[in-house]
Amino acid sequence: MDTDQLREYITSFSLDKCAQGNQGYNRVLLQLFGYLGHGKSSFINSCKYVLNEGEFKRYSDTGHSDGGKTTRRITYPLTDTITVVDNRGCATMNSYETGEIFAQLGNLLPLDQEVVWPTGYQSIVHRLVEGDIDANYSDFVVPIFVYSVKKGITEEEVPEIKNLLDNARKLTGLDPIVVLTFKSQGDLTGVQAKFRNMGTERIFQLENFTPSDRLRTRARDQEILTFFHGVLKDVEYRMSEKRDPPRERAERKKFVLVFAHEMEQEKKIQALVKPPVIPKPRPRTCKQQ
Ligand SMILES: Nc1nc2c(ncn2[C@@H]2O[C@H](COP(=O)(O)OP(=O)(O)OP(=O)(O)O)[C@@H](O)[C@H]2O)c(=O)[nH]1
Ligand SMILES: [Mg+2]
Repeated sequence: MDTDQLREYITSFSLDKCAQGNQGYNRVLLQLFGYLGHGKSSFINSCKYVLNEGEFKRYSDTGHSDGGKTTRRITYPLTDTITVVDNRGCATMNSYETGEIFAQLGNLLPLDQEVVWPTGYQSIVHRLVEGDIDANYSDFVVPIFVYSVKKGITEEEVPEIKNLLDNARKLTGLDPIVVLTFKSQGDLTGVQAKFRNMGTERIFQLENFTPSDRLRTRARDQEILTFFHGVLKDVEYRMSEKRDPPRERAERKKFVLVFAHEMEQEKKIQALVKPPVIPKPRPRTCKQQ
């Protein structure tokens, strides 16, 4: 397909046209997740730039290279059917933050609100219960993991990332699609191979449009359009099966509750096994001497 055909396919995509109709789903929700500063917000800006074909704008707030800029989950509609969510990035996937990430990914929490990292199992449960007040059953969730080639992946980082991707797959029933940013600023082939070895089937790579690099070319447009085409083909495929939105939401909720509970148990065991911390003598200040 050339760029015009791709654009036409993407902008006219509707869940109503799927083999079995929309089955209760009316929106494709692309859920971006990943570590701080890997280019999630910039990816949204790039998507809007190419799909909406206006001037380059910073719709989604982008930060400095260390990240930590996005603290709210904000939705950005891209077409009548596709909306993308800029989830809050986290520094390392510690257990409670991971529970929160899964609650976000599973679309179990309200959108367009500040993300406060939970401090324990109870706070995750409370948030999930409150999330039921305005529960959403009509979003078809697609997990998108954004990762920077520039940051690279060490062998030590592989198990944590693999675990995260495996759980995202179990939670959503979809293989997370990996978007590699900063594609020309590191070992692209090496990073791709690491993700393939982790079982990732769909990997896209691009150099995001940024305020200082916003020149549109056919090749760059094609990268973004090809990404959406791949995503929507996967959605069409999954929508050809029999679906049950309320049941699928209930399954996602069960997954997050079990995950958070297991994390809580693990923490308790670790606390029992850990040797007691003997406080170091306080350094003497001038006054004490
Ligand atoms: N050259 C280049 N710069 C990029 C790319 N993607 C993001 N950047 C820059 O990297 C920095 C961080 O990008 P963000 O889009 O804010 O990253 P994020 O994942 O949203 O970060 P948090 O919201 O803080 O977690 C910004 O200065 C971007 O301009 C890319 O593909 N190439
Ligand atoms: Mg951001």
